[in-house]
Amino acid sequence: MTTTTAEIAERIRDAAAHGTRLRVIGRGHWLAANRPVQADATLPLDGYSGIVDYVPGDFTLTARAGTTLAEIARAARDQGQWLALDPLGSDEGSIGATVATASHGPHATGFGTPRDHLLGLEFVTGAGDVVRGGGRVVKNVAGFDLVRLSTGAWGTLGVITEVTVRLRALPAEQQTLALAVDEDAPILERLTSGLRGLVTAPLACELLSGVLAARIGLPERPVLAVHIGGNAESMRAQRDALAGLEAGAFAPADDALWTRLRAAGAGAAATWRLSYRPSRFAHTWIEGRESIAPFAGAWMHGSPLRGAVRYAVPTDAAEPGSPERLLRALTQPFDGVRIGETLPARAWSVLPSRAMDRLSRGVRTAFDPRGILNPGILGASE
Ligand SMILES: Cc1cc2nc3c(=O)[nH]c(=O)nc-3n(C[C@H](O)[C@H](O)[C@@H](O)COP(=O)(O)OP(=O)(O)OC[C@H]3O[C@@H](n4cnc5c(N)ncnc54)[C@H](O)[C@@H]3O)c2cc1C
Repeated sequence: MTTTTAEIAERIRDAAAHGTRLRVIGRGHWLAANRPVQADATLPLDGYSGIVDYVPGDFTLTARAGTTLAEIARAARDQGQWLALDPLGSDEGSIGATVATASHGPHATGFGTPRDHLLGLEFVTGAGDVVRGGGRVVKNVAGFDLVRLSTGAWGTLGVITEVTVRLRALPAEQQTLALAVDEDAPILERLTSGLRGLVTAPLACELLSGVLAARIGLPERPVLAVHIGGNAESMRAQRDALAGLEAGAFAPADDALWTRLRAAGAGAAATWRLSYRPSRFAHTWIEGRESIAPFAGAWMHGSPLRGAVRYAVPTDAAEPGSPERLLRALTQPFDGVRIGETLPARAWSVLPSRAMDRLSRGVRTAFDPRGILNPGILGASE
């Protein structure tokens, strides 16, 4: 079991010297994304865990990469704080992988993606050098770009060994509300522009298709789920503002809905997401509904305030012919950003990858000259 950063660095230097390609593993939950990694050996980090430093007064916490989000949540909760990062999947994933994959979930609406929570990190490059970016305190922004560079690099620039994150105060009160929604373009348009006009944005706000609503225990019809938080006065103002949207009556819903939503993608044959201007949300929702209609049991959810929609095709919809339809759905013309999350192995090659552009290759070569870290993970031709 690896117990120090120096040991990880030594292991990587040794691999670089021998040209041994390494697959980096956090807690191993998400390797099932089927990304085409060509590795000779694994570098597991689950044993490299634990909170190194926690300064509640500064709202900062430093943890080793293999620490689970659940462990961080427990420590923060004891101090009335939380890490407002809820990546898809579960809290049994590691903080290192969450940063490496830039994974986020419904609360990105209120708090942003991992790079917005990250104050600093330590990582070991593919040459075995230990590098630190950012800091352990909020004011220190030196090296910020290094921090951003590593976020979402899927372990191709370095192995993240330690992460410093910004925590938030737990809201004094919080509530989840749900509204049954009509999937009619003008109605959706009015609702989403009303949401964008709210003075206080919700902590989370997701539109769920009827199929997904039923999967997570709600009546089978499209629903807008909203999570609000704050003091009593702010909560009252937020409820009034939502009621003023004239979209119908919001009803109290179960807070565990967010956990079930995060877990809903497990075992899907394919999940992908499209991002574009939030003002186009209603339009893209309606279009997306048509593109997944041929897949039995397919579902979608999206954030009207972030402008991202995520689609999933369940394994049991993968009847003969589906892969071709899936590839067509993935490759149809689209002017936003398309991200594959889990795809059948052969489908990865149809999605555009930035891994081969000159800038990306230059950065990769600077950090991992022999290309030994997670080779292939960002695209087959990498
Ligand atoms: C769209 C989407 C959907 C997801 N759905 C699920 C889901 O259904 N179930 C689930 O469990 N998780 C899911 N995840 C992943 C999850 O959100 C987080 O990324 C994290 O919780 C996984 O933790 P892990 O330790 O198990 O990761 P792992 O599976 O161990 O690793 C994930 C990736 O991160 C790299 N990595 C891990 N640790 C490091 C490190 N320290 N430094 C550099 N690279 C590293 C690995 O090489 C691997 O490519 C999803 C992520 C995304 C983006």
